[in-house]
Amino acid sequence: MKRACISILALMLLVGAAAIRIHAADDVVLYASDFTAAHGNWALGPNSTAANGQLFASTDQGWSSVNSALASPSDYLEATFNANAVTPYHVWLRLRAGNDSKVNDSVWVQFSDAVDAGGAAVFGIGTSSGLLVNLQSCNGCALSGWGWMDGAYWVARASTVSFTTTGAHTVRIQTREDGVSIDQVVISAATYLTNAPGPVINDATIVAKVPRPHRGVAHFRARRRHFPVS
Ligand SMILES: [Ca+2]
Repeated sequence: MKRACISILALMLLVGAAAIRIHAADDVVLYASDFTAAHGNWALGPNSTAANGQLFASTDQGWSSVNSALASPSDYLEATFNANAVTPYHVWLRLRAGNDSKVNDSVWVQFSDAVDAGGAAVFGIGTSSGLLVNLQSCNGCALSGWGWMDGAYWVARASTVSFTTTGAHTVRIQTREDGVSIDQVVISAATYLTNAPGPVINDATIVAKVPRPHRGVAHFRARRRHFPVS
């Protein structure tokens, strides 16, 4: 408990003006630095508005793969995470579009072993199936800075995925439209199963890596905290 408090306080100091959100132990929180495999047009770099001060950015070179994910992409990130079997998870990404442009605002998300509610494999690495995450939230909606998104406004789909085994899984994020940046992925079975961690534009939400303590501990309940700009 003491170590958790110290870690949360350290994160607060790091992110300054950001709104810190706490999550439950069943939620997965990945920062840019957790993506240990980066290929092609993706670069890890410092950014004062990003979680733990780092983001992965792709350079806008006018490249896209808008119709489908690629089975063998050149430009992608990968991270591993632990998740429980037969548990619905809602996948949220915090993205930022280069120049707040809709041609720089989307990725495909794939998994090593995700399944839908019926147990059928979905969004598999090595296939052309992917979860399309597009930051612009409607046709004509403005893009502005960071925002949380879980899909694309023109694609109807289930809001969750599950995994057939408990343990380690891999998430791959591949470019759909270059020029996009990413700093957080939240794969939530609890706190963000329904609602996003933050807004879709002008977001300053950092989801803490340290899970919420057990009930009865009053200090760090799952609620939004604001810290003044110094
Ligand atoms: Ca682009």
